[in-house]
Amino acid sequence: MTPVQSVEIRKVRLPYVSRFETSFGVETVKEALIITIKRDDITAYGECVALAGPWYNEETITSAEYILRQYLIPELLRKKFDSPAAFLEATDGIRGNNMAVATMEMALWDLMGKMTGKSLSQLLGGRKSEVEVGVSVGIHPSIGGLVETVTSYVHDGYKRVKLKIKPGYEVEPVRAIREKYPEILLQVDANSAFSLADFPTLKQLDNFKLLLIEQPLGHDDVLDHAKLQKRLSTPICLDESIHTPQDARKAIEIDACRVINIKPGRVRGLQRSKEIHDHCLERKIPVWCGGMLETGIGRAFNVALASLPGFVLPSDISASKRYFKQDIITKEFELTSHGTLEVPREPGIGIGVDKERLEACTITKELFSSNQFPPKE
Ligand code: OSB
Ligand code: MG
Repeated sequence: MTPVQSVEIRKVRLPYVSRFETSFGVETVKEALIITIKRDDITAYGECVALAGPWYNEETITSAEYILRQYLIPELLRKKFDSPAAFLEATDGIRGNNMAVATMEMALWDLMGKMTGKSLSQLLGGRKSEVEVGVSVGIHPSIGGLVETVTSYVHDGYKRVKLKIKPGYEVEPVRAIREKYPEILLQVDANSAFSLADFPTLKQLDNFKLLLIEQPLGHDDVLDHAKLQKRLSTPICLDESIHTPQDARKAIEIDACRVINIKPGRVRGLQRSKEIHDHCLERKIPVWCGGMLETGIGRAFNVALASLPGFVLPSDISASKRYFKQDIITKEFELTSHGTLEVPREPGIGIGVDKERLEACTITKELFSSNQFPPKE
């Protein structure tokens, strides 16, 4: 599959159409790394989903850029790899830094798809031609404003809504949305903002027919989630706590969660995402694909992943215009009339990158070519 001739790494910046507040902070602009791999006449892409600061997990775009330049790009340019799995194995010695590794691993899946003429969905074993999606709604300064925002998303056609919550902003927003939309699929995400001492508040959320409550407790605390799950009827879904297939297996074994959110960046890429998916399917644990407010490039990978059969809950993959005035892809993702996104069928990620638009969003870029990295022996 490789060698490849070059890897380009660029930092892009796209303002969001609206601010996105979570329990850990406010995002107003997407900053991402986009990598471009060239092999003969094929161009493959990858997107690093780390945020600008280490608030969701320990990585940042700057830390990921360092790992890419220092380790991943030289490794790729110096050696031959038959598959994304082979690259994953060769870089197994890099502890953590999953989002950095995933950037390259996923670009290699795009490359493999484009080399074999298969779509990512086909390569991964996807069965669906459309995926059910929802929208993740940030914390709002007022409940009235929140209701307005949710209403406009419902009018856009979203069938599932996720509300971000934090201590002091949980029962009231959920009650307000439930009152206005008694039947909508509704879930919440705390991004680790609570502790077991908040049990009485969290217990009240059992009254609102929520699909799930996502990562209420510590990012590194699976055990307390198990204690909490025993006392809640709403299923707990883990996000931040799951970095590997082993994490998923152990969390399920101790009943710390009844649902898992798979974000390919968080778990080192698509290979591991598929392993977690397969394990969950076997154990009848529903999964869905989480999002990191990606550009259209990252979104294309998520849509392909969500086409696997175990993704039975709507994913956090919204239409391009929910995030950006203009995306960096040639055909933006649009919501269908029944609240789904279509899975691209073309080879690899199956979408074109709008080169002019990409250039316009670029802050810095650098090219690494294989002749700078002769094979070591
Ligand atoms: O916890 O799911 C999360 C965005 C940034 C960091 C963490 C999360 C999120 C989202 C966004 O909820 C979902 C999306 O991309 O639409
Ligand atoms: Mg989450």
